[in-house]
Amino acid sequence: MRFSEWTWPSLIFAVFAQAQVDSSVIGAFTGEGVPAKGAPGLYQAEPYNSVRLNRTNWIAFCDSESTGNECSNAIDGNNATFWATANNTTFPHFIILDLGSTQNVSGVAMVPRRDGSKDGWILQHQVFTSSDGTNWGEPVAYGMWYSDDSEKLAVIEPQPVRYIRLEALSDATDSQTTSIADLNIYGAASYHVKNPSLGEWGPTIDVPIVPVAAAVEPNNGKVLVWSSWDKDRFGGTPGGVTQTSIWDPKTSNVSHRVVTNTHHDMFCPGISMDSRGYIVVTGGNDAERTSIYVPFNDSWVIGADMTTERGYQATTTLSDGRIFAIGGSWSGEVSDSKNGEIYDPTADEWTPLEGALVKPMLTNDATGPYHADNHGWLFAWKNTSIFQAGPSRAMNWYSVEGDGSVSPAGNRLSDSDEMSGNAVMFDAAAGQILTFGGSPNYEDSESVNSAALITLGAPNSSIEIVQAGQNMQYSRVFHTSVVLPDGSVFIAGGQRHGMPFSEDASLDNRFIPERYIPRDDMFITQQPNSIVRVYHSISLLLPDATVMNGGGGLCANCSTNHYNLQVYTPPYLLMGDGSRAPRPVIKSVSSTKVGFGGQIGIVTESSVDTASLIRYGTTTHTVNTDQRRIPLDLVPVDINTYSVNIPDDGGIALPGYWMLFVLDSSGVPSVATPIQITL
Ligand SMILES: *[C@@H]1O[C@H](CO)[C@@H](O)[C@H](O)[C@H]1NC(C)=O
Ligand SMILES: *[C@@H]1O[C@H](CO)[C@@H](O)[C@H](O)[C@H]1NC(C)=O
Ligand SMILES: *[C@@H]1O[C@H](CO)[C@@H](O)[C@H](O)[C@H]1NC(C)=O
Ligand SMILES: *[C@@H]1O[C@H](CO)[C@@H](O)[C@H](O)[C@H]1NC(C)=O
Ligand SMILES: *[C@@H]1O[C@H](CO)[C@@H](O)[C@H](O)[C@H]1NC(C)=O
Ligand SMILES: *[C@@H]1O[C@H](CO)[C@@H](O)[C@H](O)[C@H]1NC(C)=O
Ligand SMILES: *[C@@H]1O[C@H](CO)[C@@H](O)[C@H](O)[C@H]1NC(C)=O
Ligand SMILES: *[C@@H]1O[C@H](CO)[C@@H](O)[C@H](O)[C@H]1NC(C)=O
Ligand SMILES: *[C@@H]1O[C@H](CO)[C@@H](O)[C@H](O)[C@H]1NC(C)=O
Ligand SMILES: *[C@@H]1O[C@H](CO)[C@@H](O)[C@H](O)[C@H]1NC(C)=O
Ligand SMILES: [Cu+2]
Repeated sequence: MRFSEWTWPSLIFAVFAQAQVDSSVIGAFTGEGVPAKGAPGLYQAEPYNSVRLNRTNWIAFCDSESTGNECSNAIDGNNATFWATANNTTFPHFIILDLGSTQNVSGVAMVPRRDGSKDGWILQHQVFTSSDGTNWGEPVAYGMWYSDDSEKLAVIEPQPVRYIRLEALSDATDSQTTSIADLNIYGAASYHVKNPSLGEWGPTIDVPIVPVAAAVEPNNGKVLVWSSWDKDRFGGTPGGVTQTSIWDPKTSNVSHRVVTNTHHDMFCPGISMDSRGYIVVTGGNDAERTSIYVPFNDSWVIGADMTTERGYQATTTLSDGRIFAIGGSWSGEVSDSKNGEIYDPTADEWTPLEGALVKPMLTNDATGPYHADNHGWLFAWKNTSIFQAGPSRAMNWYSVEGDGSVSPAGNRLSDSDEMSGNAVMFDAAAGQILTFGGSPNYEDSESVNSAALITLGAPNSSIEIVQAGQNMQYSRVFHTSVVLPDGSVFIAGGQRHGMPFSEDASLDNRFIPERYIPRDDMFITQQPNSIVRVYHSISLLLPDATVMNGGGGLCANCSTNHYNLQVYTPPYLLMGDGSRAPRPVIKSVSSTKVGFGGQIGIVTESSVDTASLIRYGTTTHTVNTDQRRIPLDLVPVDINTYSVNIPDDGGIALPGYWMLFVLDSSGVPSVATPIQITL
């Protein structure tokens, strides 16, 4: 039922909130720079620079109510009373709030009923906003809340609105009812005026866990995320358990699953997608374990244990389909000799590579090897070689032949060590890698804005390296990045001074993203967002050419847990007026499987200009060794019919799943078609 269909006299369930002493109003705006904060008992980051609005003059409308559990109970400031829908109604249930005036709404806080019953606890939900109570548009937030009685948040990009509608789509006991003990709305001091030429942020996707690790499923574009044994904490350990969630961008469904069958707490792991599209997760809290997610049947299977215990190691899939792992003193023994090992997915077997020494890639971290061998920037390259571009200032070539070996590749210009910085192979055909940001130490360390462009030649040969543009506009650490179909690199979040689990304003959390444009060798700024994304945040490119940016936290009773993801739509998908640009469409491809050096025929709906392949990404802790991009030459064959050649070298065209995009003459990309490059 639309709000406009209600008439004032028939608003049976419309209620004016009682005048009240509202203890949850936490104060007046104190201006820019107020960090997100957790209310007592609310172990998650509240909307940035926001306060809970005074509810005195609100009006609430509910779709139904039961006697004794009236709609008004949802906004009476009393957690002991609650609104409940009538028993004989069905989903969707909703509550609409009229705030009485336009506010820069930045979020919704919902306390579930606390009378011992779970009936009506909202799990699946959607949040809509409106300036007139009639036009609601697309949801500004949606997803699933964890099933417990703690306060739940839906944080949104601040926007001036007067009406909010919270819609419930499912409940904890499948009672088909909805109940709310208390509902608050956050207002921000300011909002970011839309500017389509810089891209757009939103919607927010609420997930029931703090998403610290993620992968895009190659067969269906769903996003798999996970935390640790608990939704918001790690360590202290039962072990053996991982909380996961899957978001389906196509249906907006978010689900929750606790994975126990692989006996693996997959916090702080290495992640690599293998040639079959399976997601191989190694080490972390259960430091020798391997768990493999098979997206094709949505199941987790046990892999062989690694030969060395590791956490915060890096792994990468090689040109021959095997997976190389190195480093990882965060778990197991702390040592300067967590040398390489290699996994053969076909044999399900790990083999140590004692000659692939970790020592040459250690940073000079203040904590010693514990953090010095973490989060390597590994790039699989020709002839099963691996180029290690950082985070150590020293770069190296690794070989997996025989017992393995390592040879130096020089220093990254005059850079410092750049722990928790980023490195992206944005043009694999040309061997080009962009590196940017990071800090000399893992903790309590000032970040850099240094950016370098590396060009790889033959394995073991010297590389070319130059500064990229004028470096980033902002120094950052704990930022995340993705390569876009047009070859530019989108960079989000991070902070000036790196401090795990802190979002204090003095650390200068970065809200302004940047994009590196290779053609112009320039970093340009993009539309700012309002959710802090620092330590433990993630970004991945989605098959619809938007970016998912999310997570941060996982620090138990702290105020920096972010139970959400946010979509960034790059400017290439937007018209000047903010509407969606018409997109080219891939009607068909001659084959979705192709070998090295093979050819693919592409039929499009209209003429297109360029094409690219981007490998499906996996990520945690600023590392994504799976993503890389290959620009493709489109050879016209017929009207709207083209062919492309896949590079013949598996070191460039790594085996596994790639997103095939075509772009029109304005640079607007299609939705991707998945292509498997086979061994
Ligand atoms: C909320 O607004 C009412 C009416 O304007 C006012 O009387 C009350 O003091 C306000 N409450 C707080 C906590 O500011
Ligand atoms: C509604 O359902 C609840 C439990 O689900 C039950 O306790 C209550 O009696 C029902 N009310 C009516 C009017 O049927
Ligand atoms: C629910 O049941 C009550 C009592 O039978 C009835 O009066 C009411 O109309 C029903 N409500 C709906 C929404 O069906
Ligand atoms: C209601 O519960 C929330 C979340 O646990 C808490 O922050 C708030 O103080 C409680 N409100 C009252 C009036 O006790
Ligand atoms: C909303 O934000 C704008 C600036 O972005 C500010 O001028 C305005 O006062 C804010 N509105 C409220 C009600 O705080
Ligand atoms: C959402 O996904 C879960 C897990 O795959 C599934 O069980 C559930 O039925 C889905 N819900 C909807 C509404 O599709
Ligand atoms: C899913 O597929 C994998 C790989 O083929 C297989 O090992 C596993 O048993 C399958 N799981 C289920 C539940 O079918
Ligand atoms: C590297 O790979 C190329 C192409 O597969 C091959 O021709 C060449 O012999 C290899 N070189 C070495 C040193 O293995
Ligand atoms: C690189 O050097 C190592 C160590 O000397 C050697 O084992 C390996 O074969 C070389 N790789 C290539 C592709 O030439
Ligand atoms: C964290 O909060 C939970 C729930 O409020 C409480 O049970 C637990 O003791 C707290 N843990 C710590 C370490 O403070
Ligand atoms: Cu961590």
